[in-house]
Amino acid sequence: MNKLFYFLPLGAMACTTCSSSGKKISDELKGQRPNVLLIYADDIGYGDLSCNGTSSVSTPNVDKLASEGIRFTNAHCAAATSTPSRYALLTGEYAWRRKGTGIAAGNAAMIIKPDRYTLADMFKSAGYRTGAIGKWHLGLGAETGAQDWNGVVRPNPADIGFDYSYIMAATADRTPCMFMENGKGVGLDPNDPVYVSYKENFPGEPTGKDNPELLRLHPSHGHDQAIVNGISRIGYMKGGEKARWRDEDIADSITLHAIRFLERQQGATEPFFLYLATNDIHVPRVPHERFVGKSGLGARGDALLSFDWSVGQIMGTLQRLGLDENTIVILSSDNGAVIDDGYKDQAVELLGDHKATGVYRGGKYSIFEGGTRVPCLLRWKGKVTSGVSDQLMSQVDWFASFASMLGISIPQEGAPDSRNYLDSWLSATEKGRDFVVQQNIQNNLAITDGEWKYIPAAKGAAMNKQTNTELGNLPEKDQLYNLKNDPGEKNNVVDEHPELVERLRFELNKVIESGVYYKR
Ligand code: NG6
Ligand code: CA
Repeated sequence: MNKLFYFLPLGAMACTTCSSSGKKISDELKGQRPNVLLIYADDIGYGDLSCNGTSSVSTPNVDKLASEGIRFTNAHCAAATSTPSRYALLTGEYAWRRKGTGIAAGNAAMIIKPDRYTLADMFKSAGYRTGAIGKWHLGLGAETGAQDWNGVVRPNPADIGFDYSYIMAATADRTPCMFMENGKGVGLDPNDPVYVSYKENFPGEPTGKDNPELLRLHPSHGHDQAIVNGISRIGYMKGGEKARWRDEDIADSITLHAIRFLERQQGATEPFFLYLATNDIHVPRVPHERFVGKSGLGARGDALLSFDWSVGQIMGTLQRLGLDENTIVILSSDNGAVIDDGYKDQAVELLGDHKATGVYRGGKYSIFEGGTRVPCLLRWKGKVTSGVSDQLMSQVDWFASFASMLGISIPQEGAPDSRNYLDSWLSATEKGRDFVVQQNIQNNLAITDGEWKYIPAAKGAAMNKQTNTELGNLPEKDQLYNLKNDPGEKNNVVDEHPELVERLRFELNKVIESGVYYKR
C-alpha cells in the first residue's frame, strides 16, 4: 500500500455535505451567541434511555429532548471513567497525555491547573456567564490531602473559568460528603469543623468495615470506610455534621441550584454556559423516596427516573424563562454503564433483560464500545433540524466546535486534541470525525475509523471481576472488529486484514506521537 495514503484519514477524502441551501449551518449561524447548557450524566449507558431503544425503563423527558434535536448513535466520551472524560471535555486534551488524570480521590489536588485554557475560559472570553453545578471529580486545592475543607479551597472551578460553582468535590461515594459553593463547604458549622483523610481513620469514627451493623446500604466491594447517612464511602471524614448531604436530596439540590443559575439569567445581557453534571446514576444509588421502587429495576433504574426528572425540571425552566429557543442543550454521559459498582443495591438482581450498554460489549472501565459509546443528544430549538446522526463523534471536540461558533481562536497551547466539528454537531446530515480514540481504565487505547475498530495488544486484566465488566485488554494479540457487521465486538478479524491493521496502527500512532502518551 502506498505510504502516502496513510497520511489521509479516510474521512478527509470524502467531501462534507452541505445543507439544502448549499450553505453550511455554521455559516448560517455566524455571529450568534446562544446559551449552552451541557447536561453531563454519570455512568448512564447507551442502552439506558428509552430514546435509544430500551423498553425496560422510561425516560420521557430525555426522549422529548431527543425528538426535538439530534440523537447521536456513535458519540464517544474520551475515556471509560469519569475523571479522564471530564478532563478531556474541559481541556480539549486527551487525558492519557497527562499523568494524574485517572479516577481522582476525594482529596486530590485540582487536576486542571489554573494556567490551563479551559472550555469555561473559552466561553468567558466570548463574554459568557459560566457555571459548574453537580459532580466535579477533578480535584480541588493546590495539594493533595492538604486542603482545609473549612475555608475557601483554592484553586477551585473559579480558577479555571467558572464564575459560579456548586459542586460535589468528587463523587457521592467519596468523602467529603458535602456540597461546595464557590470553593466553600455549604452549611458548615464553624463549631463543628470537617476533616478528611484518605490515609487513616479518625479515632472513634465508625467505618463500614468495622461497623457493618450501622449500615443501611452495604458495599459489595470497596466503599467500607467513613459512614455517612448509614452508607459507607471511600475515604474517611469527621465532623461537619450539618453540612453532610442526605443522599436522597442530591438530585434535588443539584437541580435546584441549576434552576437558580438559570433564573439569574433573566435580564442578563450576556449568554450563559452551564456545565450541569448530575450525580445520577453513580453509586451509591439512593434516589429520592418519590422514585423508590418506581422503575422495577431497583435503585439503578430508580436513579434513571430521578435523572429524567431533573432533565424535565431543567427543560421546563428554560421554557418558563423564555430561554428555550436561544439555548443549545446537550445531554451526554461521562462513561458507559456499570451494574454493580460497589454497593449491594439490587441492581444486578433486578436487572432482568435490560441491556444498559445496548448491543455494545463491555461497559464502564472498558475499551470495548460499552465503555465510551454513550448517549448523546443536542437540541437547538428553531435552529437545528431534528434527526438521528450515526456519525462518529467525540466529546473532546465540543471545545473547538464551540470556539469556532463564537469566533474565538484558541491559544496555541490550548485544546490540542479538540477539532472543529460544529457542522456535524448541528446537522445530522454532516459527516463526523474520521476517527475517535478510546481510552480504558488502564489507559490502553483503541482507534475507531469508520466501521473498523482496532485495539492494539496491551497489558491489563481481561475482566474487572468486581463489576463483572470485560475490559477488552488482550496482552498477546491485537484486536480488530467490524462495528458495522459486528457491533458487539465478538469476532476478532485481525488475522484477516493485515493491511488495514497496519493503517489503523499507523493512524493511532500518529495521534499518540503528536503529544505525550502517559501509560498507566
Ligand atoms: C472506583 C470505585 C467505583 C467508582 C469509580 C469511579 C471502588 C471499588 N470502586 O474505584 O465505585 O467510584 O471508582 O467512578 O472503589 S467514576 O464514574 O467517577 O469514574
Ligand atoms: Ca462516571
